[in-house]
Amino acid sequence: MNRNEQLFEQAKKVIPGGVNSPVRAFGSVGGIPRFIKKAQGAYVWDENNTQYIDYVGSWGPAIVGHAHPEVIEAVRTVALDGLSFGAPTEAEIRLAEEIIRIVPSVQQLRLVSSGTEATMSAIRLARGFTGRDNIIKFEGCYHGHSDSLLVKAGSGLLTFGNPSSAGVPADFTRHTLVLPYNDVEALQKTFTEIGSQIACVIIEPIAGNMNMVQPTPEFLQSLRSLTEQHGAVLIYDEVMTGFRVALGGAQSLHGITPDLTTMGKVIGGGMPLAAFGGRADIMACISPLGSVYQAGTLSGNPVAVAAGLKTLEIIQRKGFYESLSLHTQALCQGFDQAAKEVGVAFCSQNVGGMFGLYFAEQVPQSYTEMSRSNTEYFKQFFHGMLDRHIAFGPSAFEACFMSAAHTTENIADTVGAAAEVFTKMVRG
Ligand code: HOZ
Repeated sequence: MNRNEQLFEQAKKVIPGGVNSPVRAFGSVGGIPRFIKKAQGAYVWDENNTQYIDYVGSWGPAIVGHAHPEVIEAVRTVALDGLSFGAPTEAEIRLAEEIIRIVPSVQQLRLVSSGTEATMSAIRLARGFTGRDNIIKFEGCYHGHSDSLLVKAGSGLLTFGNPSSAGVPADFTRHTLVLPYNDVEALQKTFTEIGSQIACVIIEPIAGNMNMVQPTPEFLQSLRSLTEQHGAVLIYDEVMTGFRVALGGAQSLHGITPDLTTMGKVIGGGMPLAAFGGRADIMACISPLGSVYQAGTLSGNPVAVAAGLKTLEIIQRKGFYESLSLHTQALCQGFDQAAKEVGVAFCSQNVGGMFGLYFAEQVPQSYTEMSRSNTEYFKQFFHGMLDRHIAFGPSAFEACFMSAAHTTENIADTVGAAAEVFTKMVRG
């Protein structure tokens, strides 16, 4: 038994499924999860001391590369003064100011510790602000694991083929309406029928939890105009896309201004930090100003804030996103070409530092289309790449992430490995 196998056996005795988050268990791809002991730049090392080029990037936060020396230094310096105070700090004002400057739709924000907390709080806020109960979410979008959002959700639920969760009383999800992504007609119909009862619509403006799915411009425009018309709050869940697809997130690319935005991943630079924010009149409903309660001992944690501030500084350096996008594009083009050469039904798409790989003829536009992709092929691809020391997320339903630390050589090596894997898939 190698060390990963040994650790997985040990872990299963004390942690359900041996993991602290379901997708990590390799359940849908089979095999043994790699236990990671170290990460640096574009690489991670497992407990067998095998080095991998990493396109998981901690599921998004590692945009500047793992363990960036400046981020580590910022964390080290701040940690010496204490790990948590449960009191306001000057640094959290700086982080809030910086986010507000970069994302103009956000006039005020509150820091929390995870994306789940951010979306759960934003939904409660929207309900408190409108005095309405019903919310709309889209099939295959994942907004964390709070009860009312675990309906036809993406990520781990989709990976394991059970898009809703046990343990959530039907009463809790009675007010969650689920519509297909990119379906303008379904959206219009729902608003025509019960528009005045809708508190909010929450959406991943580029979905990344049913693999990557992009919205059509008509869909986004209808979403904005219908919510406005009916007094519903439009919540952009940019936990994944914020500072990832572009500095200003998906909202800066599509020219749509949401009422509230949730953020996470990149803004914590690898530490547990997230935020929700938006229109000042809506944010004023949050306690202690308003009657919508929300709180957290570790909210605005000083060490996480230091990592976030340094990461935001680095990503604003000249040429950061240009180079990140070019690398992501080059990788996807390389994959497309390699698949074409051997005749594998494959396609890809990318925006900024986020990309999707699909074993399908066409890039999917919804959960239904995505669920028709060839997951058997994905399994072979995933393990073929892992055997060649290149790590992707262990699920066909997750997006992939590039970092600024990935080099053109890493990309060439990855494409070379993919060419071998595709050939083997076709020719055996
Ligand atoms: N749900 C996360 C990806 N969309 C995975 C979280 C994790 O396993 O760390």
